Amino acid sequence: MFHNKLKTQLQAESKSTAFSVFVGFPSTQMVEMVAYNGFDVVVIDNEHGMLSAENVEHMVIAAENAGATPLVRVVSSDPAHILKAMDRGAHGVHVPQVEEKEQAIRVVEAVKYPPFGKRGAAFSMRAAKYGTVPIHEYLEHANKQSLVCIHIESGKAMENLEEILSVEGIDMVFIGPTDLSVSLGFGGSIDHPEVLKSIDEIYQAARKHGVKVGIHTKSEEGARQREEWGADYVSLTVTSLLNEAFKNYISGVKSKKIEQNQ
Ligand code: 3PY
Ligand code: MG
Repeated sequence: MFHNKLKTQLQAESKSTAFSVFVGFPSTQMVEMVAYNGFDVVVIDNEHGMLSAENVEHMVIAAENAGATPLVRVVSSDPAHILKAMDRGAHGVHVPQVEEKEQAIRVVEAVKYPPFGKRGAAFSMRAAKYGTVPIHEYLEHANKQSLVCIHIESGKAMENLEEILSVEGIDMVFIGPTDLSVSLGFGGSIDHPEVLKSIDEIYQAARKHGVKVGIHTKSEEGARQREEWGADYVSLTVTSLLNEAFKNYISGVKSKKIEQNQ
């Protein structure tokens, strides 16, 4: 049964920030490259990505084999979406757009089996090794190892922040600066002072409630700043990394050519 390395890292005394990449393309190869390059976590992005259930399962397997923790960003907080991801063997879920306490409770219940939650049980699927492991052990293990990460990324969520973070069973709050900035009326300006103020508010509230803090960034510089700021977990999207690499490569090659021709 799976061991959730991210959960261990987050709970360790010697604090070290975990780093993840969101992958929304159906590519086990991309997942392996992310993991082999040293990222702790691969987020298999089923909210904005274009992935089938089969893609998700294959990408979870690829991440595990390559030594990274596979989390799935689900389509929504609907328990049916969460169940699908967990049954594929995801070590946890990123749940977008959590805005109310009751919704957060439903998320935790969807990830955890009774007595802590209401996750539907079937042992014939990948998470339970297709029924080859003792059922009681599996249930206990899955409840301990699974990770619940909820996104706070809207004005409404900010209004209910304290209530949401008081829900038992939330391991990590994840700040989605893009959605947050759009929802607050600053359309994508993730460094707008009002957006930064809300981000700091989320950080303080999470610390108060003993919840870990994750945040999305767009660059290496942004990731470094957020690590210094105290984030437990820092992510970025694979396209941000690739665009930067492509742009640097082609502009570097072209400017060399111009220099040589002068
Ligand atoms: C956001 O910035 O809104 C996110 O969800 C990051 O992926
Ligand atoms: Mg978002």
